[in-house]
Amino acid sequence: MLLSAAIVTTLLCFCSLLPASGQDCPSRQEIQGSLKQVQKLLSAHEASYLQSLHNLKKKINLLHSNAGKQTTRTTNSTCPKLDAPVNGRKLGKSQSIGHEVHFLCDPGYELVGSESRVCQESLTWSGQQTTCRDINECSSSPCLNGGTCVDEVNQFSCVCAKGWAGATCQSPVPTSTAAASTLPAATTGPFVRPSRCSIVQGTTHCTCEPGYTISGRDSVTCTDIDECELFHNGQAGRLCLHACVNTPGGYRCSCPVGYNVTRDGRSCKDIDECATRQNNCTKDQMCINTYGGFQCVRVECPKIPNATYVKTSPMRCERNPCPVDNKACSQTPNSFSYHYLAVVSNLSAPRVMFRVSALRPIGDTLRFSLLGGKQARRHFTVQRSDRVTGQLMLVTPVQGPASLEAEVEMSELEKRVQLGRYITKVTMFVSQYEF
Ligand SMILES: [Ca+2]
Ligand SMILES: [Ca+2]
Repeated sequence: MLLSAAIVTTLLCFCSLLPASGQDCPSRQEIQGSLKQVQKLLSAHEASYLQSLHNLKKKINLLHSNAGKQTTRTTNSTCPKLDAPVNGRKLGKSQSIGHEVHFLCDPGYELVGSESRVCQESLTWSGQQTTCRDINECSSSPCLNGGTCVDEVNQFSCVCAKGWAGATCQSPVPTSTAAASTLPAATTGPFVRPSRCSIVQGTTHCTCEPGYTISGRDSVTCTDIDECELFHNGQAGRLCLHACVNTPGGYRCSCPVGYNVTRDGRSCKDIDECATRQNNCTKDQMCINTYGGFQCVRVECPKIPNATYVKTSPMRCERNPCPVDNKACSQTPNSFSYHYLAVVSNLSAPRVMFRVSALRPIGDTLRFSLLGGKQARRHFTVQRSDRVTGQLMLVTPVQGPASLEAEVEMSELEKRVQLGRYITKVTMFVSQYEF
């Protein structure tokens, strides 16, 4: 349009200047023809300009729409999240275009699908879905001699055909008695188990069930551990306080007759036959529970010259009243009491075993003394513990099984004249064992 205006202005100036130059002005027809030509020129320019404008608008629109698409892509330019495969791992977290993630499988599994995947322009991942598949250790047919392979995670086990043993059923089981007798006893029976083997990086590793160990004779055969032998003289103490019994895959403690194994499985506890009616004592006998057994006792009153006794309780005899002026009778013991003690062998000494007291002492003096033979004097002594009490002391340990008797005499005196004598008979049952 600027160009067209310039042309028109030039034409008008040209005409206005003509008279001054003294030349003739063009005719009216000539001017009209010129104006028509200028008009044509202007129309052509206008058309060209409009076309350019149209093209320019188109370009601007295209740019605008492209700019819009670019913005949309920027806000949503990640691929969908990929999970790690079951029994495997995913390396790399970025989900942006152009980024890669990698996959690994746990030992014992093999990778199926793509090991690496890339987030593409189309916002999808390249390659195939990745999974981890359990490697079939049985595929190489590791079980020999007709054994059946059982595939497990990262390992296999063989179920051997009859007559074969070992991790891969490689060892023949001796069938004839002659052959079996030439092998150690522990190579057959429940004390031998097949090991479980796995192949890690081409090397076979075999393990045993608890209580078994790989035997030196065959690296793939598990042999029971003899815990009783292994810990026989252990510093931490013996496994069992009495006897240890080795079992396939373990051990147990056993106790002698009359004892049960304690709850902790190591020690032994006496069975109370008297409380559990596991005794054969008759009605007129008393059952005394002892460590490792029991005793049936019957208290019989002593037969002493010049005096007669009567039972006043199951454990006590008292002298019948003496005739007047019968001095021999009045010097015999007024009463006999009976007591039974159960103790374990080798009980530490000295220790108090029994106490005798006068409930209502008469007279001015109480005297306590030990009666009985050599055996009693070797193990016991009697001491006064207070004014009215004497105690029977064990002075040396007693090795069981044994039963010891001791008699404690308590005398009452008044001005050195004896008023009464009271005998307490103590019987001590010592067990064979120290528990
Ligand atoms: Ca064992
Ligand atoms: Ca008992």
